[in-house]
Amino acid sequence: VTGRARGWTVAALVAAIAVLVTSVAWAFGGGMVGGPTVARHGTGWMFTGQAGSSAGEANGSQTLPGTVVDVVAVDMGAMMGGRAMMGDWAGSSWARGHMFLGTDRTTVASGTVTLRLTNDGSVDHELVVLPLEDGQQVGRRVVGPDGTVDESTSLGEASASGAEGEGDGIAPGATGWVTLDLAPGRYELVCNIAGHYAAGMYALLVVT
Ligand SMILES: [Cu+2]
Repeated sequence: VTGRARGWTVAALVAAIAVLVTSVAWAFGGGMVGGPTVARHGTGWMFTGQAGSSAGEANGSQTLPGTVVDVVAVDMGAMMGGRAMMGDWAGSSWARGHMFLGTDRTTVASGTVTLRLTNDGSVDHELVVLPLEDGQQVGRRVVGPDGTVDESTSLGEASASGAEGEGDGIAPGATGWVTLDLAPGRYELVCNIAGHYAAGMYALLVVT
């Protein structure tokens, strides 16, 4: 390889990395106009923007009880250019491995806590609150043949569009919430729609 050829190879590599970085930045920033900004945080994802700005403030006229923890659900359908893409991406193994829940904090004081899920994805999502046992890590639950994890220990869930509590799933663009009295401990927030936990939809919440 001549020196000149090597130079071109390096230039091409640098250009490729630049494109990759730009596209990732787009996916987490500009790709979701008005939506939250998501960043890798420890073993999960954390968003740093306004959760309600893209959700239509379904509960904007209400005062939610307690400390509000904002959670955002994101999947590759939304990240790849909007809800119109879901047909192409939702069923692919690549998309299945690229869904996540982001939280606006990892710790919250015990007592009355409202968990508010904003669905910035392309398919329905939900939020189920499961206690973690000592030493149990998030993302390690056994996924059954039906694609879900055992939620028999659930303390509550947000799965209704524009409403509190249980429903048929929070639709893309909608917000749902659940208010709980949480004792100190470690909790795992999960989306237990078939396949979503395995795809990465879980987040740690520590109650102090
Ligand atoms: Cu989900």
